[in-house]
Amino acid sequence: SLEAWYIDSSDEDQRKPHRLQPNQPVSLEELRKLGVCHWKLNADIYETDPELERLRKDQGYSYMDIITIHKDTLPNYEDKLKMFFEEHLHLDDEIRYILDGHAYFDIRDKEDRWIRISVSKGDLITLPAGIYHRFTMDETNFTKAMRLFVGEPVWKACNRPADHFDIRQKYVASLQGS
Ligand code: KMT
Ligand code: NI
Repeated sequence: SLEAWYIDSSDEDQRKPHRLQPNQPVSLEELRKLGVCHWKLNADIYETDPELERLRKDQGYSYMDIITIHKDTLPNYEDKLKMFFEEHLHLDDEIRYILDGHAYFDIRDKEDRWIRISVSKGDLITLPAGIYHRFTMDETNFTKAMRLFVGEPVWKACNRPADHFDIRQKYVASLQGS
């Protein structure tokens, strides 16, 4: 399953786990309250997986492509990693299915503290539109991920501050009382 924890604020290598001492774990239920969803699938059969097909149908994930994040496969690797690690939001959900390797998604909680979510092969994760987040490789420096989208993909990232966007206001309102 997924593991998540609060991180320290040191600017040491972003690929390190940055756990607090003692570790301060975050449960799936707490992630759910922030609008993060998670499924575990069998990534060995992603090309023919009926479970994935069902999920894509149910959720309307019509678009998909595959990105392999490694210095030899991704053009402008260093620049892209820098961009991914800038705190940002999107106007749509960010939906990623990890087909191989590992990575971290960092998301902000209600009190604006960073939570690090460790994802690896078989994890399908969705970050809600309007949540501030960032992405980094871990120390293994390899991730292969399926990117899913409802309709035509929009990759635009709005770097923080992006509080004036309607979707941000809507997301913040959705946290009320949860
Ligand atoms: C994003 O917008 O944060 C990303 O696309 C991260 C890299 S995709 C595994
Ligand atoms: Ni993003």
